[in-house]
Amino acid sequence: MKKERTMKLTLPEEELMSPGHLACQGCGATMAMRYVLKALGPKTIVCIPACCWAVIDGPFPHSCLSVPIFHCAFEAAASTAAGVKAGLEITGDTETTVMAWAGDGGTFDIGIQALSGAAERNDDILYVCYDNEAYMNTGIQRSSATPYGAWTTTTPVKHFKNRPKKDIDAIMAAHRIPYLATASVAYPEDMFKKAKKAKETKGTRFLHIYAPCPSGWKSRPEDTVKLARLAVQTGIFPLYEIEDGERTTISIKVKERKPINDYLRLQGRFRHLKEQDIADMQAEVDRKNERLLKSC
Ligand SMILES: Cc1ncc(C[n+]2csc(CCOP(=O)(O)OP(=O)(O)O)c2C)c(N)n1
Ligand code: SF4
Ligand SMILES: [Mg+2]
Repeated sequence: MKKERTMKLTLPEEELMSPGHLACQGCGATMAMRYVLKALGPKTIVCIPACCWAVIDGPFPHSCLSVPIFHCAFEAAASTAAGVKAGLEITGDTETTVMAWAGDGGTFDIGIQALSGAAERNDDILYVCYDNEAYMNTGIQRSSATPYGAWTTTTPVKHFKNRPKKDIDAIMAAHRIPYLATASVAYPEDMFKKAKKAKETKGTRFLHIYAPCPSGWKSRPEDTVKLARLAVQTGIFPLYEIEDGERTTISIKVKERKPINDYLRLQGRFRHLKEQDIADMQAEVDRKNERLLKSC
């Protein structure tokens, strides 16, 4: 008799996100939500400001999430989440996790004031930034999360972005929040563990999730996971945790980093770069990784 092949699941089977969402093919942000909700469970409320995810979940009354969503103003994800949490506590509900879920534009730029305020007060919220490195929902404009060298519609090829990506993790760590982690859609088990740990920690928790965007990066939808993995393997987006703003632990150790060109060449947004530009970028990535290793 033929033996039936079974695969052991490493993540819980329960789905809090159903098919029928409105994202583009290969959207990394969509995978991120699915994995994080698996870790948080049904007692979760999600606060979403203006971003792709404000569209992805579907038009009211339809939603691809089976947890409540509060759509809020672009700049107010953290303060909205803090308000929802305070309201729940007044009703005696201390269990529900309140998660602000924002893009890089809504976090690095427009929502940073509300986020910094919540972090300084140590409001009891989980803040997740899914980082696709530009304002994608309005047509691929540069944000302060856009990396050096990238094309966007506001940084055209002749004037590609010539400033480095803002180090939001260092900014958040400087607030001495209890828990901060970077995560990637290419490492779901690692992301699940971090989201679970964040759920179980009190105070402000910050997850920074790398979420490739085929439409904005001019990459193939089927390369999303490959790109997210290469970002870690090249050291462009290292995976680590910082507790209380000072204890840094690298969660995915990369023995031998791959050259960043393996990652860049799969994306149209970097196609214009010259050899020297890539060499400069490689040197910056090397420096960043040395600094990270020293801080551990
Ligand atoms: C105050 C305000 N300014 C501008 C907009 C227009 N807007 C809506 S979504 C968006 C882009 C959001 O970018 P990001 O936060 O990176 O999320 P993504 O779209 O990339 O998922 C912008 C500029 C708005 N809704 N509100
Ligand atoms: S534009 Fe990018 S982030 Fe937005 S839904 Fe499409 S793939 Fe996802
Ligand atoms: Mg974005």
